[in-house]
Amino acid sequence: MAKKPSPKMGTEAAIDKQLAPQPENAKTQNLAPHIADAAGEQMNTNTGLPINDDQNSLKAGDRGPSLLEDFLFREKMTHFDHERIPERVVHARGSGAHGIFKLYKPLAEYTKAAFLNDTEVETPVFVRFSTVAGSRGSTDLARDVRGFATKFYTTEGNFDLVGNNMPVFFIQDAIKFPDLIHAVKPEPDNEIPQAASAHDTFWDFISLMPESAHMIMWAMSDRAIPRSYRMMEGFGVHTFRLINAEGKASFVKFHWKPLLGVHSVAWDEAQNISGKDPDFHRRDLWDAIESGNFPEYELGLQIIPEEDEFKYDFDLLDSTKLVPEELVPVERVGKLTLNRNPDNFFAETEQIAYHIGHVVPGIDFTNDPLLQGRLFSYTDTQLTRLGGPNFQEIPINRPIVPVHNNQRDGFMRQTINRGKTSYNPNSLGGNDPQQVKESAGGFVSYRERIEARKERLRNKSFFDHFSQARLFFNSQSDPEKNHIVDALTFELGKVKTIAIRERMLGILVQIDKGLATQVAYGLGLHLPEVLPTNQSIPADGDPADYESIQVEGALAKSEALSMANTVKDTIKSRKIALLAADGADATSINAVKDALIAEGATVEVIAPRQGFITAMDDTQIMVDHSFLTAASVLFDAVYVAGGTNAVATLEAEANAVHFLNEAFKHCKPIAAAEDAIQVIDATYFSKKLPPDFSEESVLREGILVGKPDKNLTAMLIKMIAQHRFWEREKPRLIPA
Ligand code: HDE
Repeated sequence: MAKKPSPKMGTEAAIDKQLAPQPENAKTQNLAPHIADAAGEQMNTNTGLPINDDQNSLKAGDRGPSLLEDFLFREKMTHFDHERIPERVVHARGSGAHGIFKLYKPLAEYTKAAFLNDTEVETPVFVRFSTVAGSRGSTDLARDVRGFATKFYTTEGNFDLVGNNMPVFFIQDAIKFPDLIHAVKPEPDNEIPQAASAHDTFWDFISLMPESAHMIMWAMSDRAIPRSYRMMEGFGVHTFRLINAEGKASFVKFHWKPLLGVHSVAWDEAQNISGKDPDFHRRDLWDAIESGNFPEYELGLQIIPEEDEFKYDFDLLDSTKLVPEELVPVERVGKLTLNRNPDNFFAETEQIAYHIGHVVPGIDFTNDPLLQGRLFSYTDTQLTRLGGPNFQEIPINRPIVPVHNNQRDGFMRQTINRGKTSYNPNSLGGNDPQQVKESAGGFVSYRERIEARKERLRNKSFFDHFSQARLFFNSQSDPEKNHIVDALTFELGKVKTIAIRERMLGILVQIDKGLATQVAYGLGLHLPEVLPTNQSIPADGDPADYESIQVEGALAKSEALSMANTVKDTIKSRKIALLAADGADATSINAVKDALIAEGATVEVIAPRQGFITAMDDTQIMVDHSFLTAASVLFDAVYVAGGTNAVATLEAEANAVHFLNEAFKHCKPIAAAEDAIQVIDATYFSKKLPPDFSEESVLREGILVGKPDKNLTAMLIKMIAQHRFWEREKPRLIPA
């Protein structure tokens, strides 16, 4: 194995490496031979020739034309000309991280997968988070589904769990995927809008596809604008199979549960962040890992015995349905920790190739028609994206076990296969590589009995399009419901074709009349009298045969579906803005700062200008940002420091007052030292201060003014852990 490059002390690279220790595991060892570090090295060409002049091309005379002979120039420019590869057709915008997965308890009862049986093993993983619709350079904060793809480098080969942050999908059958994506991508004539579903073609398609109703509720909810990749759930979406050593199968739904809880931003905030810091989620993930705040998620399983396949009022093979946690609890079986940033974005995050078909013995598929189609698409797409069939040899894609088979040649082949035989059976090579018996770990597909006619049909059990959409809506808290109304009104308000808006109202009515009425009001339309008929039917289909069915007695509410019920007991890795100016009270600043940092939060001082501020006691406090480079939307909470002169400056500083107003509008916790009350008085929300600063009113309103002592910091910590004070929006007095 190649020696691990050791950066020279004192170089920037060395400092980086000291900040981010590299955890050792089978995958880091597997990547090591491919890592290059130029620290302290000489420059040479791709053939190893030392380069003397990288500044001037070879010319005929010092003012003459460049010479074709200049192979140094040609090599450099040719490589540059070919640096780009096609972006992913979906999920183009993404960010990745390395980590490990550790199991809590062996799952032999359900699966023989080695990494789900050994609690001692730390399985290396690479996770890539993504948005779906936007291109590679688009904003992280688009209203969109988020991808949550995990590659487990197990001792039995790679297992890819290629999921999303929503547990259902828009369509039931993979054959509709190109239509869905064509509809949501920028419109083909003018390539507008980028990374947004708020346009005619998307809603045209959705309004004609009643099966998308449930997913639309999720996509219009705050789940589509996460606060952080570290604060969102992940779902395998489809029902998969686990198989144990006796060959017994169970159905399974995969979940990722973030230990920091599930949190989102406000829509207006998301739009602002898209301008102020379009890399917000990428930066957040990177910074969290660099600072040792490793993102953590628990792997959850909903296990359904095979005998229960037909027990539910929805079909387990229908990806527009979830299995409510009330019916099948999620068992947490292990923990994923993301603990290392990639060394190189392109080599790792861009070139990683996930495929839902990368499974290990003990994990298998079901006949979900969406899953089945995906099994084709993922390898197929890599052939174009990564330029040929050898993409599995790219370091980030290689398994940690050696690969031996008879696949050969093709563009960019890396492996030098010895021997004469590349076929099986063979006698010249001793019939190697050998097939593996099932008992020794060879993969055998689940022996499902199938007796059927070839048909382009969907079972009637897939036809209840609205019950779970309603379940989702009913399970939301009032602020969450309001956000769905607002999101739909916004999105449909951007649709130019009135008939599409009306048809969507016809879909919404079938989910919830109150919801539809509010959206109709916002659009200035009436609810339609005639409901739209399902038009996603075959040419010879009779619409009557494709009517949505309504199941009786469907579950009315599920607590797990509302983010209001998520974890709210930590401020770990939250970002708090501390507003200050010359003359600030250093003692109280330090006390508040230290208390928040002790709880794992980050505090950044924001002042009228960068550099240092001189505090009341003449000490110097370092400024992290001026109001020009910071914005409230990039923080979770704000604290205004005291000190007579500082307060007078901040009160007169329009940017400081705006900062507070915006934080209020986005329902964030706001606190101030008691002598900074005049800064709060300068805001438009000063009239809405809580009647008193008792714990009850503070935790209701999210605003606190008080002596900067232990009580204040203790309360501020509780406020930040609450995340947002959505109740503030109730009177609908907050300007958009
Ligand atoms: Fe994907 N999807 N998808 N998808 N998907 C891709 O594969 C596809 C679906 C998901 O970070 C592509 O390598 C079809 C559901 C993620 O690299 C492509 C269908 C879910 C990622 C593709 C679906 C996903 C992809 C594009 C309908 C959640 C990003 C680039 C049958 C369970 C992975 C690539 C990464 C990427 C096809 C539906 C998740 C074209 C045909 C449902 C997280 O192969």
